[in-house]
Amino acid sequence: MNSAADELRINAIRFLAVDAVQQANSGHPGLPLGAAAAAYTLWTRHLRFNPRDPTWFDRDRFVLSAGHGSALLYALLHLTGYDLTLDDLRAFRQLGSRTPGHPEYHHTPGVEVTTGPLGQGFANAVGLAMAEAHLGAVYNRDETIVDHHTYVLAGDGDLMEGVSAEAASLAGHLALGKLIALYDDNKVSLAGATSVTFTEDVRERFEAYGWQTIEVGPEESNDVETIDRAIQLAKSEIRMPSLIAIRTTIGYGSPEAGTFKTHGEPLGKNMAATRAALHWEYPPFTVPDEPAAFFLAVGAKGAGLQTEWDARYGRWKAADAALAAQFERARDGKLPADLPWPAFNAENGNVATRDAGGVVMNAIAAALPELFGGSADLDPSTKTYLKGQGEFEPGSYDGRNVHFGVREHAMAASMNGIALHGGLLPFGATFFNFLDYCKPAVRLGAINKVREIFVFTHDSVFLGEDGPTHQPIEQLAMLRATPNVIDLRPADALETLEAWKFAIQPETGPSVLVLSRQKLPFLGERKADVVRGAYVLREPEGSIDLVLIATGSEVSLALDAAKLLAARGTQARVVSMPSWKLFDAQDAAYREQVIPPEIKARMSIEAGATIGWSKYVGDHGIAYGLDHFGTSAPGPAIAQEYGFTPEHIADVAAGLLANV
Ligand SMILES: Cc1ncc(C[n+]2csc(CCOP(=O)(O)OP(=O)(O)O)c2C)c(N)n1
Repeated sequence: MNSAADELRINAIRFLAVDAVQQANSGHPGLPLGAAAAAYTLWTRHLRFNPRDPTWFDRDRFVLSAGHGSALLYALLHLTGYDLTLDDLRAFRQLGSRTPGHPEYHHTPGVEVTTGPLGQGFANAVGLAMAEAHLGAVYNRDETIVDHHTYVLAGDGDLMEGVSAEAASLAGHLALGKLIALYDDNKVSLAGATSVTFTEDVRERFEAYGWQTIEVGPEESNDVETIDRAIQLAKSEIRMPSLIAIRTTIGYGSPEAGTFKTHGEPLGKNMAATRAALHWEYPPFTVPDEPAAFFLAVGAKGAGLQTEWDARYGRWKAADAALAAQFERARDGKLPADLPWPAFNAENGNVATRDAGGVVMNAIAAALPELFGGSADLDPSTKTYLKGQGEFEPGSYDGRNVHFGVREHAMAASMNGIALHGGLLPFGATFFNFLDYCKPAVRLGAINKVREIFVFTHDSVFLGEDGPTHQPIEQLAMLRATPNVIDLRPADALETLEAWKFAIQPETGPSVLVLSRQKLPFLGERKADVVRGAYVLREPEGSIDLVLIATGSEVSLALDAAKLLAARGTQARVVSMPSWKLFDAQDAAYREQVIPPEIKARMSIEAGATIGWSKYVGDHGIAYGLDHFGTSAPGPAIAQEYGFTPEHIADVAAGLLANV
């Protein structure tokens, strides 16, 4: 039995949320009504946060993975004193409001992570907990400065999604003891009861993953003391993550409680009955004095928590100024003044760009301790292992090589969490074609605009024998169409170095390095202007007849074709274009200098889908690429079969010139 005070406060959360949904005539009342008591218990008795400084580094992180329940989060943020007013709640889901349909990072103070696609928030929370574990292991000394929990509220939908299964398996393996999931186990999703779709024993599944599981039964799912005990139990188990399955009732209090009808529609005609059932007699958007004061006092306690931490931090900093300088630099997303970049030349530069990437990463790793990540069981192939930097392992978290296992989706989603935690620069690697298995998370990284680096190797059909299932065709087009993501497909070792220099810059979003499996020739010592997206690599003597534009491994091909053309008396400029996005961001003068509009004979060469190239080659040009899947054969045979040879490219270019 809750005290009358608790009951009133929980109802204050519930009704702010459902009033917002009602006002918008859009949104999801079911989750806030059912999960309010759990959220109340967590936020008022456990969560360490400071509404006056939502970015306090050692705050507990709270992720609402079931992002459709955003009104619940906004109610909590408002009540506890974040900069979110009742007017903001009244503007729920409206144009330009700070209370969008799903929680958006960068948008609302106190929202840690953008959530909406189910399962992602859960996996982000795993990343947040990984970051906490690593930073704690690296930086805590006599004083602890990184020591917080990560909480995630997840629904049936989240736990049905594959990404949460991958992430839970990873978290269980890694024994992330400060990760606590509150499972809103209401047995209903959008379209009906989960008896139709989701009947496994979730607790047993999580136990098999290596989680502690705790149940709060249907009679106790609104009971603050019971939920409190469950959270305490979860916190006391530090050797493994915990799942608290709370058997809630969706739409609690509504005449249609327990049914999918309360999931995603305003209460409407049921509003009065819901208010009556829960004895809530206040007009919309009204918070009685006692709950209002109580929640503000809970929030205000955060300032004290942070002050305590500040004092600890001061002592910690005084004990090791150099370590503190490193921590603060990385926390602020700044780079060291100098990094020991490697040099590439004709001696050491004739390598696959994946190898060049490995050389670059290993050269800078010691000087860039925030670089933290790994591959989805492919680092012998992706060359992304950081030698001598140790393993990030269960119970031993100071190593910087993360073994994500064959879990691309969880890798990418946890990278978002790691990046959002602050203090680290995550990287993750796999074959380029398996971007498909990362894409939902790459997109959210782009929406969140987080600095993270994807290293995708085996970047074209020229990977060879593994065949069409492994050979990317449409991946570059997909990346280029995704806002905020920077595509980088370097042509040789030097461009790979420059691509890395760009990717680590502060204020970038996700960068994707697209690297070759096969050896590529070093294209000469030069200013490889990767940051401008494209640059002139070969300039013929005299007038230019034609412009060849290529990316990655096709740049050396274009150069060879240009030489053949020269022997036939045709003068070709060769443009290396490692990044569309960066090139498009240049001013018109630069773009026209590189691709002169008056030269109509333009040909792009890229072993991938040709969609989009017309914007560079124009109406008269040719986009030479691959608009079909590849085949299993050695790389050179594939090049021959699909006409990616200097002779064929020269012939096609000559034909173009004849017809312009
Ligand atoms: C990846 C993804 N697929 C589908 C949806 C649409 N969707 C939003 S909520 C929901 C049902 C979620 O069920 P549950 O987690 O049980 O939430 P509850 O009904 O308890 O609010 C669905 C299918 C989504 N947001 N993300």
